Amino acid sequence: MPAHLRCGDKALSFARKHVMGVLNVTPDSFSDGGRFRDLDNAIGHAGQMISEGASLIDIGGESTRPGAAPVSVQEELDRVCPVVERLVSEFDALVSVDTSTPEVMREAIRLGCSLVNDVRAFSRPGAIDAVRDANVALCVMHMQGEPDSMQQAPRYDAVVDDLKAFFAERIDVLSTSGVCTDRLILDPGFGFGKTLEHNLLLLRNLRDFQAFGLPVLVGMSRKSMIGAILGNEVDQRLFGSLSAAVIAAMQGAWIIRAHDVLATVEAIRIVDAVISEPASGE
Ligand code: 9MG
Repeated sequence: MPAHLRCGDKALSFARKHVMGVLNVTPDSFSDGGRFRDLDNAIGHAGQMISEGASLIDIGGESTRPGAAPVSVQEELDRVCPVVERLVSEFDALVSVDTSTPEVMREAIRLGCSLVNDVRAFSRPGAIDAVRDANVALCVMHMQGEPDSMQQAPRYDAVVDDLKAFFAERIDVLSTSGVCTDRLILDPGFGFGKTLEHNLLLLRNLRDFQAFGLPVLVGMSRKSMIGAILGNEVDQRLFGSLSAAVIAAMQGAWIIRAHDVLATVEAIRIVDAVISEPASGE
C-alpha cells in the first residue's frame, strides 16, 4: 500500500483511515429526499460534514439507487458543477465527483475536483479519455448490471473471485490506456447487483482485495443490506451502518463512504487506535 494517494494537487495520507461524506444533489436521493439540491443548502451540508471530520465530499448528480431513472448530461452538469466550484474554492477537503459521464468528469476536473468516483468503473465510451491526463484519484467500483435492473437477479460463480477478476481486468485496461495505477482506489460496490448473501461474503472477505496493493473504499451507509438484516427503514440504519463501517475498516478498508459523518469518524477513530502499531508492546 502506498503511504498516500495522489489526488490532483492534493494528497490523501494513509497514516489514518478516512470518511467520505455523501452529498447528493439529486431530487430523488434515496435517503435525504433531495433536500440538498439547492446550492446553499448543499454547501452548508458539505461544510457541516467537513467540520465533523470528513476528509472527502462525494457529490452525486445522478441517483444510482435501484430503479433510478437516468438524467441528461446537461442536467447532471447543472446539478454538480456549481457545487464542485464552490466547495473547491471554500473548503480544504478533497472534492470527489460521483459520475460515469465523461463530460461531467472533464468539467469537474477543470473546476478542481480531486477524485472521480465512477460506479461504472470508467467503462462508458470516453470515460478513460476524460480522466487519463489529469492526476486526480479514480475510484473503480464494481456493479453488476445497471441501476434500473441490477437487483432483479444478481448472479456470480464465486462473488469474491469474480470481483477480483473484474478488478484485474479494469486495472489492466486503465493502465494500458495510460492511467498510472497509483491513482486508483478499488470498491466492491456493496448493493450494486448483489444479494444480501453476496454483500456479506464480500464484507467477510474484504481483505482479499488488498492483493492489488491499492486502497479499498466501501459504502454501506443506510443501504438495503443493513435494512434487510435489521428489518428497519432507511432513517433507522445508523447503528447498523456504523457496525458495517467498523467491520470494513478492521478488514482493511481505508475510506468509508457515509451519510452520518460524525458518528462514522468517531467509530473509525476507534479502529485506527486499535490497529495502529504501538512503539513497544509494554
Ligand atoms: C455513488 N455511490 C453509492 N454507493 C456507493 C458505493 O458503495 N461506493 C461508491 N464508490 N460510490 C457509491
